[in-house]
Amino acid sequence: MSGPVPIANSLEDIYTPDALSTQQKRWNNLLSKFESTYGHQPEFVSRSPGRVNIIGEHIDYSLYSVLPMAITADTIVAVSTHLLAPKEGTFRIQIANVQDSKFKAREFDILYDSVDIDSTVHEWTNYFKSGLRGALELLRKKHGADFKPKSMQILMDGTVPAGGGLSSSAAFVTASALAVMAANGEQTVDKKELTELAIVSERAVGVNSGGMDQSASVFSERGSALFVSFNPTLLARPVSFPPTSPELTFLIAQSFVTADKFVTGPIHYNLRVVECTLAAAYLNAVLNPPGTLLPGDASPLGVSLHGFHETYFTLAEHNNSQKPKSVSEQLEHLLQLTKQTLTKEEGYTRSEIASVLGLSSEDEFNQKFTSRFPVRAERFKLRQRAIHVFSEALRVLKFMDLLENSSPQEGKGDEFNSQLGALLNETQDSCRETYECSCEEIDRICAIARKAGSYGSRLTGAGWGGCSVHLVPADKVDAVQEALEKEYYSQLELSEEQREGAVVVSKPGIGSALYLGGKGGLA
Ligand code: NG1
Repeated sequence: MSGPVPIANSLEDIYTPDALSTQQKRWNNLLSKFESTYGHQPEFVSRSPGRVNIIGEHIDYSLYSVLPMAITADTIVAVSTHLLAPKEGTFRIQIANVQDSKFKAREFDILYDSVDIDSTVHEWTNYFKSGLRGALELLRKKHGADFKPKSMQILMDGTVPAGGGLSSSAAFVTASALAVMAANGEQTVDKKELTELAIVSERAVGVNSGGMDQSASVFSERGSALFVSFNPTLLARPVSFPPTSPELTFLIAQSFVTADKFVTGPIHYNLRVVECTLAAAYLNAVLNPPGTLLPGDASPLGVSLHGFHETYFTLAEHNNSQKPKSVSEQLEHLLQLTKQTLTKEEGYTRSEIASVLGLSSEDEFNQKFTSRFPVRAERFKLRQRAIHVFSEALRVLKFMDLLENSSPQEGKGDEFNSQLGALLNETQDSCRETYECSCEEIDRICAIARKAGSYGSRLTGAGWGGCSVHLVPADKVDAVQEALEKEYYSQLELSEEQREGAVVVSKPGIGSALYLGGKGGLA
């Protein structure tokens, strides 16, 4: 389902009818604010949405498939190129945000071939710059090394809550990269190229991210979830939920615990990426023949649990040992092997891992695994992380099997939905107990929602706060919302705006688009 990013001629091409009037006001505000800031209208607007992940948590960076969907909340970036470069060999970026008191306007003069990003500072425009850097690399590949980027004036507006687990960063980076491509004359932007460049460039901001968010943000289609696989190459295809009675809805509930991946990376997100990579290297060293190298791949540190999985069974096949036939059987087998091999519940020290991997010193260990982004840990919980990854990959396959190979009969909708929900609940258990990426507030929200009628409830996105997703029968949505209000939100001090956005019922939305404002353009 690759192909070019769609060109929208009206907001109806982007939003569902229920969202149109709010979005119309918001877009009008963006366009008029652009004019008051820069003195003329923008030439176009690029747009990319946030996403909610239905199932497949913390396994994209181990290159296992995931099932997210795009939501209505998004980043919109209005652009004009009516700006002169300050001097030969440079281009100028003027960038502002609709929320200008929170996100200060900036101006940068940039050399043609070097976009500097200081990932040690937490600065909102870094996300734009990382999209810019990735897009310029692609443009240079297409047009040659002496390609001259256009100067740009930009106004951005984002409605995906930052640190809320709905991937505001991927929405911003992909919308920015798309804006840079279009500003430089590329109105036909390939979805796969855009996604791949956004995955790599977002890592420049300081997080070892996987590729789920950018894929969901770019590829999603209205009315469908998106099955994304990363190996051997990035593939995304829409998947629909069979109609059931009662109808199934996706409810997204904020915890209002802000989980900032950038700030907590060394003990949370980036540490998990390192632990999974170490688990792959350790299992390879112990279970594969001496000297076996893991294949290099597109995961953040270049080798992954998926790479170990493939190597292990390929070698087993060559040695004529019995290879489990289906991927599900292979994952079951790997779960058993992990439990037998990685026995230390308390985790492994650097020197224990270094000696199994045959590394000469802890320095070599640090150089190989923790120099890209710093992590803080005495012990690495390889057993728990590998168990989560293999079991979660298996749950995604079971969920897909239910969606694609069963047609719930009349009167059986409730049973079918309960099976889907049970898998979500298992994911939450694994995230809480084994991957340790939940938090007390999310656990509480899930318990309240289940009691009020949700089939399945769990954290969505990186976790440690942020958002939760709930599969709720349409006739129980009000009950779940009321219970959350009474038992959770009423105990927090929330602004009017936060209260309104605390729980949303979301329909799967469309991915990235370029808006040219009808035949005459915006101007
Ligand atoms: P969030 O923090 O929700 O955007 C992050 C990663 C994903 C994935 C999930 C966990 C980034 C940009 N996104 O999502 O790739 O690994 O955590 O499943 O880092």
